[in-house]
Amino acid sequence: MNVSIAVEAPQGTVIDGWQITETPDAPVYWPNGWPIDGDANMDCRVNILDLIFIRNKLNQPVGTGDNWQADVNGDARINILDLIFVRNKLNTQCP
Ligand SMILES: [Ca+2]
Ligand SMILES: [Ca+2]
Repeated sequence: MNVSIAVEAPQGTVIDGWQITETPDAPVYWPNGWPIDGDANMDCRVNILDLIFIRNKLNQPVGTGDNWQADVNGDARINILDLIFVRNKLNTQCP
């Protein structure tokens, strides 16, 4: 799997075991491609669990913990647009 990550977070922040040590104002790079679009909890299915996952993280900072997963449309915000994004992908799954 090809993954690139960039995170915008204060220096010293630890995200999934990766500590931010340089360029705290660097652009944010999420994993390069989701398993499937809208799969916020990364279980290879887009369903109600993804909507709940995002709902529980609404308006939280994307750079904290696993919140980035809830930003399924990649605009660095967790909001209604992410819920709509998932809704439009409901009932899809990995090939
Ligand atoms: Ca899912
Ligand atoms: Ca978003």
